[in-house]
Amino acid sequence: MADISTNRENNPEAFDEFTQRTKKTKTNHGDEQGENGRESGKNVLSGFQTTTVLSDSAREKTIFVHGKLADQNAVVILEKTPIREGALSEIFAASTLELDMRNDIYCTYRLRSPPHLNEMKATVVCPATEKHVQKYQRQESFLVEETTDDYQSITLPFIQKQSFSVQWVYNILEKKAESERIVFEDPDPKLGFVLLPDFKWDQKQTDNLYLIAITHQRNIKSLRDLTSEHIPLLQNIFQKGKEAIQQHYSLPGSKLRVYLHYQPSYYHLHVHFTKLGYDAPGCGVERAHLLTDVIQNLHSDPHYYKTRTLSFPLRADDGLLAQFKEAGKL
Ligand code: M7G
Repeated sequence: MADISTNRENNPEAFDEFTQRTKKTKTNHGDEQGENGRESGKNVLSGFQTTTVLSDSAREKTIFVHGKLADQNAVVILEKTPIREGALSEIFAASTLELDMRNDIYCTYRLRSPPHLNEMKATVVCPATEKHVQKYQRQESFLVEETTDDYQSITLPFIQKQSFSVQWVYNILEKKAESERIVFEDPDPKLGFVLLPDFKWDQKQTDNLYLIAITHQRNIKSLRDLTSEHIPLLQNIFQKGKEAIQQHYSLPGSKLRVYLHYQPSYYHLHVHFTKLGYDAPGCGVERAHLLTDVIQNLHSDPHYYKTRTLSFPLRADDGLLAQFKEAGKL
C-alpha cells in the first residue's frame, strides 16, 4: 500500500488547498449545490488516480478506492443509488432496452435509463489518513471483550492518541458545514443536539434513511463515558429525534432503529437513527447498542457502562487489536 503521509491533522495546508480548490470551482461555475465535491459542472474527481481497490461489493453496488487526488491521498466511495418508485414510469418510458436472453416466459434485458435516473453517490475523503484507508479496507474482524480495566489501560490511551479527528463534528455544531442539511436542533448546551442526515444517506428515499444526532456536549467520548447523569440527554435525543423524523419523513418511531456504536469511529457522542429493515453498516449486535436499552441499563445501574465488560469487533490491522494482543487479551 502507498505511504500515507498527509492528513488534516499534520498537514492543514494540504487540506485547505483541496477545500480552496473546490470552493473556487463553485465560484467559477456559479452553480453551487453544497459542500466540497458536491458542486455540479466541474468534476473534481477527473484527475483521481487509483492506487488500490480497498473493497467492493456486487450486492451492495459499492466500490471503495484508494488513490491520489492532486497529489494527496484520497479515498473515494462509489455507490449506485437505489431505484426510486417515483422514477419508475420515467424509467420504463424513456430507457432503451437490449435483449440479453429469452427462454419460454423468461427474458433478461440490458436497460439503459436516462443519465439522471442512473446516478452514483460519490463520497470523497481527502486528504485521507492511513486510518481512513484501513477503515474502508475489507478485512477479517475479531471480537474483543473489554473489561473496565482494559478500557482504562488499553483502549483509552489508544483512542487519546490515535482516533479520527472530530473536526467535522465541530463544523456541524458551529454551523461551519452542512448547516443547510440540519433537520432539527435543540440548542441547549447540556441536553441539546443536532440531527442531520448521515453522509452515507443520499436522502432520495426513506428505505435507507440514516440520520445522526450529535450532542452539543463535547466531553462525552462514547458509551463508556455514560452514567445515569446522562439519562435526560439520551431521553431528549430519543424523543425529539423521533418527533423530528416523524415530522420530516413521516416515519413513526416504530420504524426506526436508534442506537450507539461501541466502539465508534468518532469519539464525540452521537446516536444513529436508521430505518428498521435497512441493513445499515454497523447495525449488527456486535457493535450497535439500542438507545432504549442503554437508557434502561443506566436506570438500573448508574455506572453500568463504566463497569461492564463490553464486546466489540476490531479489524485485523486495527492498532487497538494489536494492543489487546500485546496485553495477552486475545
Ligand atoms: P461512528 O459510529 O463513529 O462510526 O459513526 P462509523 O463511521 O464506523 O459508523 C459516525 C457516523 O457519522 C457514521 O455513520 C458516518 O457515516 C457519519 N459521518 C462521518 N463523517 C465524516 C460525516 C460527515 O462529515 N458528515 C455527516 N453528515 N456524517 C458523517
